[in-house]
Amino acid sequence: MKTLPDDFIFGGATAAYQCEGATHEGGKGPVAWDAFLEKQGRFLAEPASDFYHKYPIDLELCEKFGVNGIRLSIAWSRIFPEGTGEVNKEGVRYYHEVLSEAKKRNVKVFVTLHHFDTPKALFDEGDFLNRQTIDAFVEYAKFCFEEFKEVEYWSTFNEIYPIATNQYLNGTFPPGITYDLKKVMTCLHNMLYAHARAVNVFKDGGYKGQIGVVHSLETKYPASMSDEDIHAAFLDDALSIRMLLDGTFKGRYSKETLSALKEISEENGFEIHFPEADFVEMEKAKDRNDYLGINHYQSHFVKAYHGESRIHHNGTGDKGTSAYAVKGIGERIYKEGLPRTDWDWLIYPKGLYDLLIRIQTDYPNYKAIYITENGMGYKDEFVDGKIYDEPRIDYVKQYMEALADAIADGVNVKGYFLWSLMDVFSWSNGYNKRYGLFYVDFDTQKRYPKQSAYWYQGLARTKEIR
Ligand code: BGP
Repeated sequence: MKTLPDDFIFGGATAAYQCEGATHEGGKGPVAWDAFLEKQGRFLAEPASDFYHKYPIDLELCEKFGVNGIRLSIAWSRIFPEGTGEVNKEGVRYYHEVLSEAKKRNVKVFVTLHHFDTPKALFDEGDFLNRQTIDAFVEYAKFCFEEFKEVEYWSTFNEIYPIATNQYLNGTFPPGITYDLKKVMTCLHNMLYAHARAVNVFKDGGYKGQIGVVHSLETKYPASMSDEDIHAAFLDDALSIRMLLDGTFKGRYSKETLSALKEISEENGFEIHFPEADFVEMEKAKDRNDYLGINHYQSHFVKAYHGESRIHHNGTGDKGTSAYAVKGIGERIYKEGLPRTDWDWLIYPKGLYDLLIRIQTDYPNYKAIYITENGMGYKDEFVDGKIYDEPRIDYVKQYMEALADAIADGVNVKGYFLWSLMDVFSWSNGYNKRYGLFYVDFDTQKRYPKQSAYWYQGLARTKEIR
């Protein structure tokens, strides 16, 4: 039987817009999602899990079930309703209260500054394609470092790559733009640069605590050993993993990464240049990341593809409906015999092991790693107050084992945050894709521990993966 270290964090993850609800309460300013979801007409982020009011209950559940860490995000527009300028004191007070309640419950808090929710005023001006948003973000970050001195762990961004691709490649996030790889690359670079600036402000300011970034890293494998497929996997990996890790830990993009970006951009008919001055800032930050947060749910097998871009997002849980082929990169295919969730997410724990070993080898200045999200979206059934979610337990168990193997092989992983602590709103899937340890009845807002919560409690107590 495999085990995890004694001082390991067994956490649960959340994000402001997905759990708080209260989207128009407490002086909160609007975000692009409000109108986007309203127009789409499928679901809203209201009341979500009502964490805005129910946080004492959720933190009490953490303590009771041995969940000794929580990831949460500050909603930028609760602090600066317009993105910049006037501070909303009610928002500031709210997060102080949440942080103090967590302390009371002995739950370590990892705070993300930006989890997909740029204030609307800045979003409408181009979000991170507009360099002014970078300045605004750095100001907001600095305000938070000064104000929330009780925070021990900061993360600048949650998932730069999914932001860029969901906003400008598959269009599932506002502004809903599709197949614009130039915008994807610009957004990726600008956010990596914004991260570096925030890290440098934090370290130059001598603030106490740790700072890092949370990247979504989904391992890529070639669909076959043909040269063409190997190259397609290399291209997909370069844009989704290498560019992010190079930018974060090398302070500039390696020759291989740049050659892949060049090839992708040429195939898509554009040229890309990054300002040289940005790399000065990024190089200054590269050894200052105290940790890397990794969100990892799945891996991909990639095949050569020479057609036009064609993506279908399975946002309903109808298994087998997703399609993903991108011009100049490749096609992510189904691999016979490997299990998938109802949303077509491949269950492949080896992908996590391989990823961790690769980071240890290629980016040896990483210091520490936290798995900041991993978990399984599942259509939980509520039967007489009980939720038997064996498939989720099985999923987490397999990924925990892969993690334990990587730790045994020398990778410094210090904690794990299950996505999600309680059931929350899912950006492009709504409410039938549940991830929580605690089932939320969205009508009554009552919480019910799932079978997985009891399993996780045992794991946190014994550190034994059984
Ligand atoms: C990550 C996000 C989370 C969460 C999770 C599950 O990309 O950081 O916010 O949503 O994925 O994704 P989904 O809700 O699409 O199933």
